[in-house]
Amino acid sequence: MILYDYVLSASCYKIRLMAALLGKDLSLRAVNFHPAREHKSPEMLALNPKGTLPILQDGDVILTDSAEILRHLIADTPTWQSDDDDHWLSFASGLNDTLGLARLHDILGYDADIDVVRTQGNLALRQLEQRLTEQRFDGETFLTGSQPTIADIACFPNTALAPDGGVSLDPYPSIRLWMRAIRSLPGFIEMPGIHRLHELAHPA
Ligand SMILES: N[C@@H](CCC(=O)N[C@@H](CS)C(=O)NCC(=O)O)C(=O)O
Repeated sequence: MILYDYVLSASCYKIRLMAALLGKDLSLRAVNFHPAREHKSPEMLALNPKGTLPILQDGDVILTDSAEILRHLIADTPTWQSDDDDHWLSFASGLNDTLGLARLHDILGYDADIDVVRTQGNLALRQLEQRLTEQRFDGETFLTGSQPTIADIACFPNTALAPDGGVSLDPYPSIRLWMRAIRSLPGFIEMPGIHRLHELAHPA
């Protein structure tokens, strides 16, 4: 499987992280998203006329949306699926349109009505916080239960990177606990701006 990838993209990281947690190999093809805008080149537009990343090529199959790609990766792994996947994948897309856009505005100079997207991002984070607080009261760590699913992996990157777009996570303690749980998962991989939870080793 080839992932057309940009290292700073939250949406590409979703795919790298999911594959790593599943132990699946991805062949990464680095796309010069910034500053060269290679994702808009004729070669890339032939693969994905929308001109977006990520793109996954698996044999003859080409997928151009992170939700579709996540579903494809876990198609034969029921433990990563949940009954609420549709809801949370759509919610994750909303996070990308708000928190993700605020981040692209701040770090790459994208045009955005920044106060509006930050406000909308905070509204989404409040919903996420409420859900995760309810889950904690029920003794559940993740969005759909005691084990992580694609719901968590889809929502995690843009949430964790929210401060890069000027949206603080300070008001959201349940979100911060949930992110720590994800950052501790076996097989977790990092991206710039998101590090794994480093445990201090006890002296022997
Ligand atoms: N719906 C897409 C959106 C992904 C997305 O927002 N990709 C950004 C990079 S993080 C992109 O390619 N934007 C095109 C551009 O900025 O020109 C998905 O989730 O796969």
